[in-house]
Formats: sequence, structure tokens, C-alpha cells
Amino acid sequence: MVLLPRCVFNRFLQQFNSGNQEKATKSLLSAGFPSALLAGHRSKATAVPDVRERTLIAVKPDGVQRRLVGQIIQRFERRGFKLVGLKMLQVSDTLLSQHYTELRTKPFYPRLLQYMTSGPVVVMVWEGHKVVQASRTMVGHTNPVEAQAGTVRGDFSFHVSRNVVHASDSLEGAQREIQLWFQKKELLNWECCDQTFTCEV
Ligand code: IDP
Ligand code: MG
Repeated sequence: MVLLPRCVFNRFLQQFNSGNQEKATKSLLSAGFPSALLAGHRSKATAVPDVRERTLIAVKPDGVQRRLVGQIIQRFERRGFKLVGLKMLQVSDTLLSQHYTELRTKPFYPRLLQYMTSGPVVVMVWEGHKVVQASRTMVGHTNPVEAQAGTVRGDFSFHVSRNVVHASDSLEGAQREIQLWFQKKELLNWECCDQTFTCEV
């Protein structure tokens, strides 16, 4: 049995609950808690799928104009992902140029900015296990001509310049884009009642 002073345990709980697991672990180790026990805890924890992964999905101006917002949201809900942020906005050139920073040198870039600022977009953050990869598959190939039927782009569009929806393409990209489009307070941490039925947690 490992006995810990109450103040160390309280500090651990405080740090752990505020999401700072690394700091919490360090404070346990510095108080003499056996690292083998912590390693055991970690290996168990990594076996559990990460259901907190997040991605940015946006219905572009053509999707909003064509009244596709509801159908696109429905696809993510039906799949079992959790909506943690949602808003409609008229995007500024500044935000878009940060969002599409990698495409600045492309010949289609000026027209892309024009299209993306031509009307409101609906931007969302969805959460769930491997949501970045799964949503790229759900959205389909950048060029709708090559997008599979059953994907958003494959079902609702036929030209690369009007492909209805945006989805982050990597975990790092998702984190960068979420910070760009949303303030922290606009994202909600909430418990979904069907969580244990959609994923082993
Ligand atoms: P993605 O949206 O599938 O991640 P990206 O290569 O990141 O694809 O391109 C961003 C967006 O730029 C596309 O979704 C599309 O709206 C636009 N785009 C990409 N390639 C072309 C093109 O060749 N012509 C016109 N627009 C393009
Ligand atoms: Mg992209």
C-alpha cells in the first residue's frame, strides 16, 4: 500500500481535474509514489480510445445558400459524433487568409477568397474517436468529380470550386483551425448520454 500526505493527494487531484495530467504525475513522483504503478495506470489509459479528438467542419457559402446545413449536420449526428461548437458568420478576409495560409500561392486563391466571403458560413466543432480521419472520409475528395457517392461532396457537388464543405485534414490542422475560428468559451464540454453505446470508454 502507498501512503501519501493529504496535501500531495489534494494537489494531484487539483492538477489532474484541471487537465494538467503531466504536472499531476510529476507531483506524485516527487512525493515518492512508485513510477511502476503510474506506468501501469498509463498503459491501461492508452487502451481506451480517445473520444475527445476534435475537428473543424464548415458548411461553405454554397452549402448555406443551397440549404444543406441541416443535412450535413445530420450526417455527423447520425454517425455518433458530438457537436461541441456551432456558429454562423460572415468570414473576414483576414480570418480566411490565416485559414488557407498554405494555399496563398495557388492560382485559384483569389477566387477561393471571393467564394468563401460571398455569404455566411456555418462552422462547427465535432468531437469523437478519430473524428478528423472519419470526417475527411465522410466529406470526400477535394474534387467532387473524384468524391465517392455517399460522401457530402460526392452527393451534393460536382465542381472543385464549389465543394460545399470544409473538414480539417490532420490533428494538428484541426487544433490550429479550431483556435482560429472559435474562442475557448464558445466550445462546450458536455456529457453525451449515448457515449457508452457509441464507443467503448
Ligand atoms: P480540402 O478542402 O479537401 O482540404 P484543399 O487542397 O485544402 O482541399 O483546398 C482548399 C479548398 O480550396 C478546396 O476545398 C476548394 O474549395 C478550393 N480548391 C482546391 N483546389 C482548387 C482548384 O483547383 N480550383 C478551385 N478551387 C480549389
Ligand atoms: Mg485542406
